[in-house]
Amino acid sequence: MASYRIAPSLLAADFGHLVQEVRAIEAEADLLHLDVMDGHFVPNISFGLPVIASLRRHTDLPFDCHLMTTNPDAYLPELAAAGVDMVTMHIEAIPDPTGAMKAAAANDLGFGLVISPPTPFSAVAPFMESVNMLLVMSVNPGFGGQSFMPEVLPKIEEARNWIESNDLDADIEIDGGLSSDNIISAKNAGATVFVAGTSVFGAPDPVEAIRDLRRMIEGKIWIQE
Ligand code: S6P
Ligand code: MG
Repeated sequence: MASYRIAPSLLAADFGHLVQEVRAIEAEADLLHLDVMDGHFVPNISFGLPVIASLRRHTDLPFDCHLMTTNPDAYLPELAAAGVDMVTMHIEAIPDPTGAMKAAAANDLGFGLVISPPTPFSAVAPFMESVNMLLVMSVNPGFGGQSFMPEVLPKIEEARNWIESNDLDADIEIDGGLSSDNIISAKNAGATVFVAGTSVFGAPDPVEAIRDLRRMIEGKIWIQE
């Protein structure tokens, strides 16, 4: 069976109790998804280096840092020093990511590219052999709590076919509006890493919410579509 990972998104956590929120889910989560927004690439500001560095002291979860910033390659050494494990950058922000990929590698950071809903897979296809992950956004970036856009699923299928036909091993991550209502469609399209913000941290029991998502991905819950 393919290896699937669930990445709760901190954006939906209670920022007044971040350590408790992360500790509550860390045994069930595979990654912690960190959305860095600069108020320029997207019309919102979230959190940055000091918050990430502080959290690093309280959890061993790998940090998956989604950079929604205009110059996503500007702070790679600082992100590495803050304890980030991998970064993902929007191709819309950095159309030629070649230098950024090298800089990420020099800083021991995993590297992924992101495509927003209007961006075709062809924008990242030339770089797929050099990335660890492709993140396909299933909402327009900027805000948590939006509705899942099923129209991005064919792009995931296209990326999965590309990865397999070129014998690559990049993960496909999906982010935005994921819940028990749509996670199976994302898995069936070819996603292997599932970001979930509101459906985890907004749930009455976030641990149980992750377990439910995992049971669905692993085919242990049958639901009527
Ligand atoms: C996009 C958004 C995502 C986050 C988000 C997902 O605007 O910021 O990149 O990862 O936390 O949250 P939700 O509530 O859609 O699962
Ligand atoms: Mg994100």
